[in-house]
Amino acid sequence: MASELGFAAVGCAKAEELGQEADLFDEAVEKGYFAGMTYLGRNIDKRRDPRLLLPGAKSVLVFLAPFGQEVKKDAHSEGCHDTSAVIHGRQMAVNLKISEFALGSDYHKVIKDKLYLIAQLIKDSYEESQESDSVADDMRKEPVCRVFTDSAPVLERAWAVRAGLGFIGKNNFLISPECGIKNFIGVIITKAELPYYQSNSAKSATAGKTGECEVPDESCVRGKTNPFVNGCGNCTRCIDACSQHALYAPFKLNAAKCLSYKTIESRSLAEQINRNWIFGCDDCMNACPWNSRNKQGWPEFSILKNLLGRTTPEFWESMTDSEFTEKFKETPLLRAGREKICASVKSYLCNAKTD
Ligand code: B12
Ligand code: SF4
Ligand code: SF4
Repeated sequence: MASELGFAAVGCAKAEELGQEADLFDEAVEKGYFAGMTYLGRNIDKRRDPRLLLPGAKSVLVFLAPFGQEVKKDAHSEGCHDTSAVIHGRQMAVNLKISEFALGSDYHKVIKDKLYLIAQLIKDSYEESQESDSVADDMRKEPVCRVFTDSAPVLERAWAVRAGLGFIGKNNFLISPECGIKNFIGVIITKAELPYYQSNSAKSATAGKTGECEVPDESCVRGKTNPFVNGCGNCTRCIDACSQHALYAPFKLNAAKCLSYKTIESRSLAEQINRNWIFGCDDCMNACPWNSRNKQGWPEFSILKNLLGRTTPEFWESMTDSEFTEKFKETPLLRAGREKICASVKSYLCNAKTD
């Protein structure tokens, strides 16, 4: 069913307490690398153990939903066009960029709608299997599945690794040796016990040092045969591509410096934006050679050309808040809001170099 619905991959992990994967999370909380996202510091126990989100949970199912619309090119070469603006008194060409994940419909809704269909299927067969059990009636009162995507204290990337879907890259992404890097993650936590992915070498998932694979080619099958083995090798393209030095070490991100945080999550309108990303940032994602394995993204995630085909600074500034909400209510842009997008545009135009 997952495949019929368009998911590029699905895997299953045993619902149990996370170990060292969650330690990186604790480190980020301690060092303050989550910046203003204080909600990340809450519910740490649930983040570590999915059985606290669904009592009696046995399995964590993980799904990959592709959003990349182009295999090698930056979506913006065709999406948001170069426009001109007055910068420091001179008419200049600008290309205000919106992250590829946000060019289409809101992925939370699109993915969850599909996951609910799968959850219903699991629920039906689970209840059928419990029919003869005397505790069946009690169990029926509680949910059999819970569905998540980016919406709850679930370490989705860590679960994707545990479910055998890939490895964590130095840019922090879950990378699938078979389906590349441009994939959203969706999760179903369920009481149903399903066959788990098993590996003995979980420890090497972020090791990186032992890897030989700099770019994926046919000779590189390490990631394929064992997704826990890190597929980065000596490559550092993502770290080199991060103009903000937010990726301060392999597998480590300081969100306070990250343009994705600054343009979407930060509530401050005074963030300094010195690159032309006005919502999210794809530099560390696009730099990765594993893009060559991306699957075609779902049509729901392709660019809403009538809305985002030509976005000048005036386009954002001339709209009222209610017009913005009406236009973008079913897109990820709603999270930042018009005022925040305008602040990012303004900051970029102030910081842009004229030479
Ligand atoms: C908060 C958040 C952010 C924050 C901060 C992210 C961070 N790393 O701190 C900000 C706003 C900056 C952000 C940015 C982006 N995000 Co975000 N974000 C989240 C969110 C809600 C929580 C992530 C989190 O807990 N981070 C804390 C760190 C420590 O955990 P982590 O990154 O999930 O995974 C680490 C550990 O689990 C550990 N780990 C995992 N497995 C293993 C295994 C072993 C053996 C070991 C030792 C360690 C280990 O290593 C990982 C890397 O440090 C998730 C959804 C979710 N609930 O998980 C989406 C999510 C991670 N984001 C996503 C996306 C798409 C993005 C952006 C690309 C959006 C954009 N274009 O602007 C950028 C990418 C930036 C980047 N390089 O990571 C996707 C990633 C999909 C993927 N294939 O990886 C997610 C999963 C949402 C989704 N459902 O699809 N994000
Ligand atoms: S999203 Fe952009 S700013 Fe954030 S870590 Fe990646 S390249 Fe750096
Ligand atoms: S760019 Fe290189 S180092 Fe970064 S995640 Fe991709 S393969 Fe790993």
